[in-house]
Amino acid sequence: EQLKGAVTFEHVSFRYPGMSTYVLKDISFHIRPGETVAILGSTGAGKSSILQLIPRLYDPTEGAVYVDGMNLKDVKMDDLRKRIGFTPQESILFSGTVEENLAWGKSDATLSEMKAAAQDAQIHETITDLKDGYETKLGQKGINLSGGQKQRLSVARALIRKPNILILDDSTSALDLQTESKVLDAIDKYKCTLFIVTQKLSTAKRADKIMLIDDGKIIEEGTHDQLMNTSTLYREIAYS
Ligand code: DUT
Repeated sequence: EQLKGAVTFEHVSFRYPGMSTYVLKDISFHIRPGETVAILGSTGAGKSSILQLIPRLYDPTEGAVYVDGMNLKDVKMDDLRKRIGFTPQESILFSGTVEENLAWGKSDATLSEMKAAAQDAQIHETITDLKDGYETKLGQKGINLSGGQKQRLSVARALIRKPNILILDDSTSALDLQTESKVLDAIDKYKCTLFIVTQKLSTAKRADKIMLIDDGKIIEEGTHDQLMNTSTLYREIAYS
């Protein structure tokens, strides 16, 4: 395949269309294919805004984003869609069966692909326990899932496409430490580049790079061990 999963931000500044204030200010970083990046920062810091630029939900106001050295603007949207898995902060599930929800975005997904992804996202057993298994209807007239179950279903949906770049925007926040760690162990096998917004120290610890975001800027970056040595702010987060 074309994309391997390197992601580069070059002097990216960003304001939402129609807004005058910049929510991202001169962000630069380079992530190698297969690396895991944990993104930490308080609410409104700009974490989601950074991540939304990778699947081109928005384009930078200034600067540029590159995937495998290609400016995103020169990559076919179709290639991007196939290669980038993105689970937004609020999982988007619609009224339809579990199967239909899983196959959203990859309509040719086979049942065995769905089951494999669901197993990796630690949601397969929940699904098989439902009245009609993978054919159970969700939503208004169907079953309502818990927050954590919805999150795991969205992760499964993203995994089905075997993305080169996986972006989990706070999509594991409702999972307990053990379940999250099982999901992350499974994601490791996909060898994709992973961006994960998290508040969990256990998740930050396993990242190749942690980025601390504040007020639209990267204020610290490094591994857990590096930041424990160099960053008072990170130590405060770690001990809180
Ligand atoms: N913002 C907008 N319009 C949007 C989304 C966000 O103006 O559609 C603003 C709100 C905030 C800034 O952008 O001042 C950064 O928001 P973002 O959602 O990127 O921050 P976060 O770090 O992801 O916050 P949270 O942890 O609450 O999701």
